[in-house]
Amino acid sequence: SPAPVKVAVTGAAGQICYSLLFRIASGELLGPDQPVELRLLEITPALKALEGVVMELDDCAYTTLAGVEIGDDANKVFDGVNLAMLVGARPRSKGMERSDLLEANGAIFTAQGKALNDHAADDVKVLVTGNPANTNALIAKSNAPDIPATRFNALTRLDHNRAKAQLAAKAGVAVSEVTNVTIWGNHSATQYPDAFNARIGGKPAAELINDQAWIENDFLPTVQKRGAAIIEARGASSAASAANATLEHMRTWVGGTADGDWASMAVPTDGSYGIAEGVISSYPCTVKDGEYSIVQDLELNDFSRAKIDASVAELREEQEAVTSLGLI
Ligand code: NAX
Repeated sequence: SPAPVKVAVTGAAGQICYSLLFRIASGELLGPDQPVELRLLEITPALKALEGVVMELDDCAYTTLAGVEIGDDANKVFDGVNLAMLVGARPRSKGMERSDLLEANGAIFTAQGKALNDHAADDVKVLVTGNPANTNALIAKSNAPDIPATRFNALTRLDHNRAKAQLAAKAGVAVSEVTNVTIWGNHSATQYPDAFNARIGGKPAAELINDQAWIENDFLPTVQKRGAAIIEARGASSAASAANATLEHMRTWVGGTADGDWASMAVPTDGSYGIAEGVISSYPCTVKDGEYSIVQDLELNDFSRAKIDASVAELREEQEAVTSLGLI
């Protein structure tokens, strides 16, 4: 069998990883014929819990799992890694200001960006799930000057999947009928899920649904605030669905998008759709041979344009905040 692909995952003792690690190890990321070696990073106090997770991975006896290494030193854990999923982050605690949150995460993502820069394999792909995901990815990218900028993505696939499920439910069709969904902008409440370029059974979703009020007053806020609704219902934030989205984003990035469809990926801006360089924003992307391309020339109506601009403005504010903190 081929040499194992080294997959780094951070926040490995946390709730998302309690689902994610088992799916990667079972072959769901790279297929049943590709062995994977897991490299798991945690903070020191969580290493004991992580040892328990590793015991459970052992107890699955996955034939695709070639080895597991754990540690609290990013320089060792990231050595030679081909794929890196940065899930661990500092959550906002009571009384914490936004700038405190950016600063706490800045410390994590500057260090991890440098460690990836110095130790990861040449082909490394880095996906940030930990919040604020877009700006954490920007910090990691800025601290890894030797890695091409296009190797840094942030996760909006969970928002993408949420939008897909809402459109399918509204139209009364199977989710497989819903394609070409796009999340634009930031992974936050300002994100813009685009029902106008989405398709249902190959037809424009907004035309088929024909209910602008539902799009504005129901679809948008439901997708934007879904994370909060899950916390309200479950008493804990999305975990299995976030793990699923993290896995799907990386699988798409490695394996490609289906013909005629695209995926939402937060990627470094390059001027597409008038969004200047400097932030990491979600776009419709196709992937071929392990490289993504931003889908060009989609039509944006005035409603969409205003929503996208508002979300990008929020990304610029975060960019300015981390710039003034000296993190990028
Ligand atoms: P948990 O608090 O259960 O787990 C996070 C883990 O990260 C903890 O075990 C912690 O010890 C570890 N950690 C903290 N600092 C670290 C560091 N410097 N190096 C390595 N590990 C470190 O959170 P969980 O529910 O798993 O969520 C993880 C992150 O995903 C959070 O930032 C969360 O906000 C974010 N999310 C992002 C989503 C997205 O769509 N982009 C959706 C789900 C989720 O809310």
